[in-house]
Amino acid sequence: MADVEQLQQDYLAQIAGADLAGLEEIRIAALGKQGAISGLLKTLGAMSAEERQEQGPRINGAREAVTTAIAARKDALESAALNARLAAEAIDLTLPAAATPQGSVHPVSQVMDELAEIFADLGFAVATGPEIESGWYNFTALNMPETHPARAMHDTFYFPDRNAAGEEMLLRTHTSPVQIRTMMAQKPPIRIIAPGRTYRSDSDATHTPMFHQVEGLVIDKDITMAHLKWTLETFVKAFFERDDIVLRLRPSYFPFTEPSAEVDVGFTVEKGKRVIGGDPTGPNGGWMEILGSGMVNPKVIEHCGLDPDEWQGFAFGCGIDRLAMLKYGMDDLRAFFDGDLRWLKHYGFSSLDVPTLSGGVGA
Ligand code: 2NL
Repeated sequence: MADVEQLQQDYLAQIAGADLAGLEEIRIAALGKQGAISGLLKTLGAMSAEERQEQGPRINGAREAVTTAIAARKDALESAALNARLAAEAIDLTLPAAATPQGSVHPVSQVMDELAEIFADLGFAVATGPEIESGWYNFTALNMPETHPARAMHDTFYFPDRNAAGEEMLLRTHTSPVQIRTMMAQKPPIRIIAPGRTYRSDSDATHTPMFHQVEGLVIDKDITMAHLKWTLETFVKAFFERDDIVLRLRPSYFPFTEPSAEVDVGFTVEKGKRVIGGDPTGPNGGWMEILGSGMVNPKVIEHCGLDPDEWQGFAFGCGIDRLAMLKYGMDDLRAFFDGDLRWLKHYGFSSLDVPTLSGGVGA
């Protein structure tokens, strides 16, 4: 059987010149089920013991030699291919990295941060509280009795179950319950703002069922509406980054304040856009309502266990989403919920900077 050695030589020669696809063909031809060497191995069974002793090592030797040669050639081809790729695909580490889309702080969160910062300078702490409240904290304590229309099913989201004390539970419709909780837990003087999520059963182009509100509360001795007006003026000027802003207080009604005042801010039209500030009585000017406010109703102070003859104060409330729209010139509330990076970019929000009215970094 001299042809075993010949067969081995032929295969080794073929292997030496084969590419990866060729190697697979050779492996099938030699070692596959119908392969030539596999065929020879099958003949061993029919041989005499003597003959098998002679042919066995030759045939098995050929099988091993061909298997080893295929593996070695495959290794060599693969590492040559890798080396060629490494040489051809040199990476220029000095190039800037490809830009990946990056978000930024949400305008509503940004405004909440600004509010905390501005009011911190005026001595106000930030207070927070639960978004699921009882009817007492959300309405009754605020002088809104069971019959108040805001307590109707179609205005407020109620939970099907009552709490352990048997009270109706609901999603807070304003952040006032945070102030109620603070007045019950802390001894005055109190100066807080309460920013956060609030909920009303309302949904159209300018109302979303979840929105954001900030309320402010001051409780101290001898607090007057003059303190209220100065505080709001100082806040609005700091927030809109302009000194030429005028406020107008209009008599109004809220159950939780007495007297109550709606607060209008003067605007002018610059480059076709409404901006806060300037002369509201001029040809391009007007008034826009931005806040509700008033002196805390003595009944509310009493509900919190304080003596209204000793303590009084002012409170105000306004929508944060609207503040953000006014400050950054955004005109569609619904975009606040879209999570569209192009929208953030359009209004000047980036991962490392937030827009200011003057537009410069750190301005
Ligand atoms: C508005 C009006 C307002 C308050 C909120 C308040 C809270 C307590 C006591 C008294 Cl605990 N008042 N909050 C006062 C006046 C107005 O919000 O139009 N908000 C969007």
